[in-house]
Amino acid sequence: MNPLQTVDPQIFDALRGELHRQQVGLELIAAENYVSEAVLVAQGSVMTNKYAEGYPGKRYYAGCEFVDIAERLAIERAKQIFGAEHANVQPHSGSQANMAVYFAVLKPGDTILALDLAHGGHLSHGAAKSFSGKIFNSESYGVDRDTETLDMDAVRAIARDCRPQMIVTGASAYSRFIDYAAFADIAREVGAYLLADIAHVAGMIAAGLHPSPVPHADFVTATTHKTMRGPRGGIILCSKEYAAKIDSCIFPGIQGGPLMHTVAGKAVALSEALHGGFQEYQRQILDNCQALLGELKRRGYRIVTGGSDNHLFLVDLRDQDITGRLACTLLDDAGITLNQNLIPFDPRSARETSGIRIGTPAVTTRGMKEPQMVQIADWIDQVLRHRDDATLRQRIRADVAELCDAFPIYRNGLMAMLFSELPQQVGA
Ligand code: DSN
Repeated sequence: MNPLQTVDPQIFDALRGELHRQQVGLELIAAENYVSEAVLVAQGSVMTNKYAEGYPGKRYYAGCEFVDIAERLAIERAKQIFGAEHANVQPHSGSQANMAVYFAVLKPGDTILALDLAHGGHLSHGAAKSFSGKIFNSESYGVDRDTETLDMDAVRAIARDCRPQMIVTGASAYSRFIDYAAFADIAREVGAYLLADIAHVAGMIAAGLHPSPVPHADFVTATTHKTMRGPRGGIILCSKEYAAKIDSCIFPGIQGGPLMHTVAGKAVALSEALHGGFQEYQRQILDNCQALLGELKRRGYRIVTGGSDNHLFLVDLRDQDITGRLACTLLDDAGITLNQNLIPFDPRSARETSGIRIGTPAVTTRGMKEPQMVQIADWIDQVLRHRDDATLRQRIRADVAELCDAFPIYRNGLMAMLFSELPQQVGA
């Protein structure tokens, strides 16, 4: 019997349930993905036992020779992939990566200028309820009402007006390329630092399919679990000039011991990004995104900005007279998981929303391509058109599970070894 099953059958059952949920459902949450079995092995490893406060070769604990190997590899691979002079791979999350950057060069009360949360920004970019909005003075820029894209002249005007110490570029729900050079120019003009948060688009930047902010920004932060397809966590990239400040802001500034099993998992994911098919994977994410949004458009759905340059897009559901919240619930009932999302200038509240956000990184990891995207668009359309038809949703849920059965999330033995009863249940 699996030791987990013996020691804690409730958690074992929850894990098994989650694995089953992931296998039989379609994951369209733009921020999620499936790590490889190699990453799972590294993360579920004995490195979780090790304290390693400090940095490789400069630890406050003995016995760090093997975790040092993992962290050095993660650092070198991150630097190589993104062309950065310095990388810190210890942040527990993207928010903590951003926090360390702010603390490295700002003081409480300084002004941060970032994309409005309601226009696709992120909590850690100065939202009132986040540490970033409580400690710092927060100003925001939005997207243009007509194009729904960033208007760099408007950003410049706001920056001239509020004279921020830090400009943040990056988003959680923005589907277009970002002009990092223009942001850098504005930051230079007003004497601000520039932070580029590439949490969502890091994988495409790593593959050379999205412009890189590294030559332009003072600091670049990313998460490792979205399009980078690694374990949950953050990284910070910067020039040598800021290396010592950033490192001391992560430890001992805001974190204690790094999660060395996660650092090892990051190293593995970064290796996967350097080798074997990563660029093709990222290209297919983009192709799948175009196929899915193209088919929804053809069926009459309005896509915010009219399209996408990356892995995600927002659907404006106002013409369908359904809230994002209800759409999300109905689709989940049909085995299709995504999130409700505000659209720019949304007349509804964040609790209801007029939009949904759709992303293709996870379905692409499963090996799905354009024909499957067209099929998924058809299911989404049917669920939203026939919102009172619970029988239809159950039929689609079975069809979704059948499709997912042909695209398993884990192909070889690890899952079967851990969950010996699962194979019969997957797809059932
Ligand atoms: N919560 C993530 C997302 O869904 O985009 C961002 O941190």
